[in-house]
Amino acid sequence: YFSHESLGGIELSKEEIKTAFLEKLFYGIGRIPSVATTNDFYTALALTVRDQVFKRYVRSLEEYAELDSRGIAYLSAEYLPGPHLGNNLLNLEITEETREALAELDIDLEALLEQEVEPGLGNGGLGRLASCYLDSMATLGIPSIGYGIRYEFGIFNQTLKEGWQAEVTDKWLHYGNPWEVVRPEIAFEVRFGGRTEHGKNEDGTLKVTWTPDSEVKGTAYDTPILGYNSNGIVMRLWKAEAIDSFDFSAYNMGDYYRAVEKKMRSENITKVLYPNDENLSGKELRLKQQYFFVCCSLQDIIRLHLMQGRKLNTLSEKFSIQLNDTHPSIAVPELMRLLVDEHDMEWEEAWHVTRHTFAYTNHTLLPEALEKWSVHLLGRLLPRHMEIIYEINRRFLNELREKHYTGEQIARMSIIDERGEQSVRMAHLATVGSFKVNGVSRLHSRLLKSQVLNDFADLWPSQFTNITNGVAHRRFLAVSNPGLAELISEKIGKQWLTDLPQLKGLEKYADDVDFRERWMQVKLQNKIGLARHIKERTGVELDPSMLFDVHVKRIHEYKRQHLKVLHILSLYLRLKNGKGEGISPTAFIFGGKAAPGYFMAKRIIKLITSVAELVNNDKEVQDRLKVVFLPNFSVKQAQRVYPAADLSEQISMAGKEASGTGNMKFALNGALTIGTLDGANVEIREEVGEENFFLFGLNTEEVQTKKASGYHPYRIYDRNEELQEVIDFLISGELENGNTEIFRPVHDNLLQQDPYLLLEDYQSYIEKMEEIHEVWRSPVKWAKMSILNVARMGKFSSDRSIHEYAEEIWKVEPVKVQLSK
Ligand code: 26Q
Repeated sequence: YFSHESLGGIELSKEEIKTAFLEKLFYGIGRIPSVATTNDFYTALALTVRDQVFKRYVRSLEEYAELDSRGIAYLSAEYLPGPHLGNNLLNLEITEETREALAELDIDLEALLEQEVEPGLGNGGLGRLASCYLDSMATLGIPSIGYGIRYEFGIFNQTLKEGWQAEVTDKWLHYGNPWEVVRPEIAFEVRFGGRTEHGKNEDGTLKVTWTPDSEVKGTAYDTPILGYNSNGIVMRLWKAEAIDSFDFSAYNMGDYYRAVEKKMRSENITKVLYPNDENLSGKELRLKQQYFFVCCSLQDIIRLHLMQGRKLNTLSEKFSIQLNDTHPSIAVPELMRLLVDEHDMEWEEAWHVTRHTFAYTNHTLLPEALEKWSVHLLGRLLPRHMEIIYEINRRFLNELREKHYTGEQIARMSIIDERGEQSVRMAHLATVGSFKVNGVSRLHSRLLKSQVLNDFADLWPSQFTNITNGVAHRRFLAVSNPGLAELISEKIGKQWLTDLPQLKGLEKYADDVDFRERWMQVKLQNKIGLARHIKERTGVELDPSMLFDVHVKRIHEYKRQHLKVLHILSLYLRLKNGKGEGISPTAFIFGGKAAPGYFMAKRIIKLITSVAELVNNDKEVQDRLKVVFLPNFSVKQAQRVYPAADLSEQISMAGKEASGTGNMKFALNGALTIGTLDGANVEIREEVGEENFFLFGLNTEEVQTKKASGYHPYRIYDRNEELQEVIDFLISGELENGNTEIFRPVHDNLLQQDPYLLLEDYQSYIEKMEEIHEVWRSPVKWAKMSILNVARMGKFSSDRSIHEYAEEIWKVEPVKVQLSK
């Protein structure tokens, strides 16, 4: 995918790093080594690395400006970059030099890496995907900017209190952030509320003026994203502030306090990330956040465009703007407003520009997750946008009428949902306002076309496409699993760092005894490391020789963490009943956050911790089963967990998980997968071979048939003795010393509705797990499968995804980058 040659490292020697580091410690932080804290050392190193990052970044800006090529704006309300230090060291190719330089000062690089607090500016998959994509855009040399929101408080930190999730504020900026730079001169005003006036220009044409009732300012904070062996791109995040006039308009005390209040209200907009995924909140502040960052980003894009001496009607020739889900979809009416109201463009021309500029990525089929905003709320907060949406819709529905669509079809496709309280369907708005719509895995894109957006796909078939997600394999293999990375490079060289399909070269070593042993030795070392970490965090001791069976991701009923729990209980009961012969010693590791308002998800966490408590303290099953819930799953935790996993749990109900990306990170690190035919599992299985993938459960079509024909979970319960025992156990009181009520909601939900078909898939899951335990008892077979999985994961690099976006959607050529020395 690379148009530029790998140009080698920046040739920073160990001595130079040491000198620079000591200077930063002294002049940047005012400390000498003898009194410095770990955080002082971390900051000094971060500042040292940051200099190198900025040196390259400056060059990159010049390069892109000179070339005047097409550019990409990636609009995402969320990013999860993970810790920067380790990744930047890899990208600069100075990890070893740095490690040695610090060692000479008696400082352990690992301890400093451990010190970094990551920016948790996202909920999960969608935010992490955005960060993987920035990494690949930087690495491929695609002129691009990632726009987003600089939340002061990111996703909450999760702690456990008596086994329940408790949320703690994430103060990620507390120790300062060496990776960003504020750009006070890049700031824009954003207006809210008020009313519109429809008047006339001197020449008689229509002129709409919007008189808002409040205004805030958005200021740019830039974080360079380096990319491997590249000069990098920028992630530009907006922070809300009061506009200056408010600060100084006070000359008596009353006004002074009013000014302060106003300032605080303005800053509220970027205060905190909404911790919901796959569920809309309908909250005014969330809509404000979305409009705020979209408005700043579009003004910035237009500024960059005009700065190059270009006309606005050529915007789409020079820019593609990718919408990461509907969260930034208010950009469609906002661009129309900027073009028509502020730059006096004719509606038709403005619409042409708009519809050739945006592309929209859908990440969900869940009806409850499709964004809708009430017309009332949107009209109050953004009155001009509401008018523009109505006008877009009026013209769109007219087109349908001309094509003789029925009233029913028109009501279905309308941007305005007229059933119940009027609301704006953001997915329809984004689809109508974009030139391309893509799903995130082959299955998901097919379902998008045949279900959620089927009317639109029939109307504009060529507008729909698929780009299967990918992951930043440099972060999730090279940085986080150095042992495996080194073993791989020893056999096939380092080319895989920029060309993941090269992993194919490992296939032939699957039959090499010595290689297999070293392969499993690396895994064992990673498991020892994770076990140590888990012991520190939870007090639970895991034997690293156990099968590490891992389920980490946001807690959601559709992801079926509780199916895993049913399995664990079945094993526990078998052991208690003396029927545990086929059970290989297993450590079940869970991790993931629940949305604070999601009752069932929080109860599932409590269920896991209760089962853990029971199992871990039962002498009879000691050494056979262990269960841990690792609190506060994050990118940082993820980087420890994936390399140590033997088995990856990807067990969502078929048709629900748009793609999944954890599934890719596990397999890339040599874990085998047990999974349903959902999301990207389908493609992973296709790549690694069905004999190297543990498949179970209904597929999407079977799920739909089952549901349509009337699903009765009780009948399944009634006919399966072991399942009965497991389900009954939930309300037996044995889990929460005598309390029979605590898990009754879970129990009742499963027996009465079971919307995610746990009982239906239960037996198939249990049987597949038995097969897995059998394979586990044959280390040779397991090791071969593990090696073949990694060797065949080449497709799932985000470099490949971004290459496809560039070719199929953006029509942009990677730029030949000259590395700055
Ligand atoms: C929307 C409105 C109001 C408040 C919050 C939200 C909101 C925020 C985050 C809605 C959804 C999200 C996140 C969704 C998400 O992470 N989706 C995942 O995206 C991944 C990347 O494509 C896929 O791999 C996963 O399958 C999908 O669940």
